[in-house]
Amino acid sequence: MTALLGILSVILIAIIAVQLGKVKELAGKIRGEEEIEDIGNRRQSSYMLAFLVLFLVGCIVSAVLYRNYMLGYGLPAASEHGVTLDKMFSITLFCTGIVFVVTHILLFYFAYKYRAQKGRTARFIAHDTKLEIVWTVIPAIVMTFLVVSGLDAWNEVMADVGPEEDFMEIEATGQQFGWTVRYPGEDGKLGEKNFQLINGTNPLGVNWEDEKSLDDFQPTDLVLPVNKKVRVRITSRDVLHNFYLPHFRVKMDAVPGIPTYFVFTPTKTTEEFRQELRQHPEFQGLVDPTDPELGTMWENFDYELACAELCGRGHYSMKMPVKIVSEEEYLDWKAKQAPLYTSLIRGTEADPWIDRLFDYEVEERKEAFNANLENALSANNAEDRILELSNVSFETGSAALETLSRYELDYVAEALNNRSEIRVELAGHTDNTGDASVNQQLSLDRAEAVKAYLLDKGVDAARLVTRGYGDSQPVDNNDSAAGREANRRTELRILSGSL
Ligand SMILES: [Cu+2]
Repeated sequence: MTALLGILSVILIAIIAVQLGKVKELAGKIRGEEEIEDIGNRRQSSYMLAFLVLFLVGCIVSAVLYRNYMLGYGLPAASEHGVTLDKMFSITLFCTGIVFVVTHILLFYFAYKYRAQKGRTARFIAHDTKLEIVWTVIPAIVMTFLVVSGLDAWNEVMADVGPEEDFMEIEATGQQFGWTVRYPGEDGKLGEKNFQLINGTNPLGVNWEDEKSLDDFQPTDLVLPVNKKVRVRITSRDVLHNFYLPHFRVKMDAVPGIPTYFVFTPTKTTEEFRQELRQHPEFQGLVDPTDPELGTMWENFDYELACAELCGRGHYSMKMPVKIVSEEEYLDWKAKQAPLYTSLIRGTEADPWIDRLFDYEVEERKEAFNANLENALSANNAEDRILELSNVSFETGSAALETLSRYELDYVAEALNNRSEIRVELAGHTDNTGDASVNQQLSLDRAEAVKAYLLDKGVDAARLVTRGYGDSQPVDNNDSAAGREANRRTELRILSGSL
């Protein structure tokens, strides 16, 4: 038994010795790995320093290199308030730039300096009043400065026009996917709008009964005079859009149902801005390298109105060219714009003024009538002494004068009253539709209706003869509607009197 215990003791001592050796070996291995780790830490922390340098240099170089592509830093604003905004952005960039550089230097330098090292433990700071004061007070002062100067700039930029101020007002309506701009005409005032009036021919819902809307026009380009204060009324027909003129630092939401506005003064004409771009290498390239005739980028530059609200799949196409021109060029351009009312609405079913002529139309017709009358009076052969009263018309199948006929009949009365030597025949004509004897009677009745009107205006009955020609003297073919319309007419035939 004692021998057995002795043998076991020897075996155990041997095992312990082996194990101790293994432990020693393991400990040696571990010490080596720590060293490997230490080498790794040092290497990675120096990468941090390298990254710090590359990153900051990259940021600064790209900011300098691409500054002309960034609004607000490179190319100066083309509007009055834009300069204020740019200044605000620069100050903000200056302050945040310092913080950006300092924090990044600290971040990566600390990652280097406080890397894991043998025997180093983290330092525990429970509280440091001085440090806390520093990192609270300094940002608070800077933030207060930025916020207050920002509010100041906001109030200046967003101020509406004063009651005595000289400005022009236009309207921009956003819809999927395009802008419609509306300018006031001669009166300088935009007509009323109502969404309930919107239909196929009136996409903005303009109220044509409002006389202010009669001279408004809707051009395809946004053209503005330089150095003139513009107030843009901004609305939307469907979803949220955003009225965005990047070069003028103008940006305002177009909200359905909530009218917004923006007041700004363009300070550089398109041509002046092109000359500015000419100074920069970024704008020397050709617009289309395959077609050098098209010219360089600066030559082709145009301001742009865009939509800055993602408003649907055609959002990208929602833009309009903007031209800033001199006052004279603007007036020239404006004079060439036809009011939407005269080109689309006048004389149609949608025209609420169908029963009256506007002053300019009265003037135009009167001038035309008097010129025709002079021609007829100075002519010698009977054929040329016939004057068609093209603006005198009757209700279908009746001798009742249509309302607008009175204007031309007034000129006739005025001319006859001014020249007592003139005697005329009032000749009625019809087309060949219907019975010839009925037409004969109708043409006479119509001539009589004209005579009655003229008598009422003080013309002496002895100077007027009436005659109905029925369909016997057509001036056009009766096969077409236009031809029949030309044949239905009333004529003034000069019997005596000359210039
Ligand atoms: Cu849009």
